[in-house]
Amino acid sequence: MKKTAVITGITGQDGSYLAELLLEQGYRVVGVTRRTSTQVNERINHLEGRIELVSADLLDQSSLTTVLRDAQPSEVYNLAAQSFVPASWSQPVLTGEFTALGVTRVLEAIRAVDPAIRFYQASSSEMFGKVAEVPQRETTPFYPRSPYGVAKVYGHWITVNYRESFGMFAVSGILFNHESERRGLEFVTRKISDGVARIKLGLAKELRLGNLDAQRDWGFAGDYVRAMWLMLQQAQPQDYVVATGRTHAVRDFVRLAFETVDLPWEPYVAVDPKFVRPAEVDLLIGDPSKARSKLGWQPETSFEQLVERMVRADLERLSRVVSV
Ligand code: NAP
Ligand code: F7E
Repeated sequence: MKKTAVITGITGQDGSYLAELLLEQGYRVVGVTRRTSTQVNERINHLEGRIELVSADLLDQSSLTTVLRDAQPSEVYNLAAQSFVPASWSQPVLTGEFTALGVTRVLEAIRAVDPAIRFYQASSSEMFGKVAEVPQRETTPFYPRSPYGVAKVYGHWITVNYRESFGMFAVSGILFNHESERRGLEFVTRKISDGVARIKLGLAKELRLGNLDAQRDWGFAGDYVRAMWLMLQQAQPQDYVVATGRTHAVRDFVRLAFETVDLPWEPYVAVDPKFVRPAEVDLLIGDPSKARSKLGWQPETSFEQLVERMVRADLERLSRVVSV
């Protein structure tokens, strides 16, 4: 019989890649969307007819319980969150409701419907924040630097707690930054790839950014959803760091992106204090040894391939717009 998986956050970057992977694996995929006045599910439109969409919200306990009761999944992937770090300073309470308490609501829905359902929580390297060790691994202490990071620490520990309190198969994947051509335009990598493509096509004259010195361990989202799935296929529920083990400054991403279109970056990039954060996470680099040895997971896309892929995708997309 087909396995059923429920994905919260299916309309997001990771939700779309995970849905594709689970369909390939033969799953019935049920995606949770929240009601909006316009339904623009651009990341999953190509999956229409192959996935089922149901309505629920992380703020609403009964909607989550109803979704699980109706879908009867064996796996739940909780990818939904307010995921943009700067927005967590302007909407700290809402971020806590979605990104922290929302996890408890999903866990409570599982407990009420079927405690045997396997649960994946989308935890984040932002929990390491002001890093206590380099590289960061599963045992590195947390020191979050934003309301988002704080909320994710809560989500992580409530997942661990439900595993230990109720014996649930609940795991926390501590994923480092992962990107793609489906990344939201407000995140720095996509902002750069989109900005570079616009400049190349004559649609923009400059790219305004914040801190160019911040270092991130960037991977490709399509590789990372495989690790999520693998975590739920193990005999024992455990937490894993998922990363490439390499770090680069924002400046490196900028330079490579401009190189892709044969332009120097310096004349086009301006630093705008508006994009500098009240507290920064300066350096992230993950140690994916445990994921490699226990899950057999490793990233397949290099940093250089990721940058090129994103710039080329934005060039192609914007060229179509220009030629209309
Ligand atoms: P994303 O593109 O921002 O997607 C977030 C998803 O959450 C969207 O589908 C969004 O729905 C949904 N959502 C937000 N609030 C909701 C609510 N109240 N009820 C129901 N759904 C809600 O994020 P992503 O990059 O795919 O990341 C997926 C998860 O991994 C997030 O939890 C993120 O915090 C975490 N994470 C991401 C990274 C990364 O580098 N991408 C790294 C570590 C952890 P709408 O479309 O309606 O807005
Ligand atoms: O920033 C710097 C910024 O917004 C990366 C989320 O998916 O990954 C993501 O969080 C770095 C930061 O991602 C701009 O200061 C410079 O140091 O792309 P970002 P993030 O904050 O690392 C983690 C793992 C998550 O869990 C989150 O959900 O880039 N930066 N100039 C800029 N950042 C933005 N957004 N815009 C700029 O203009």
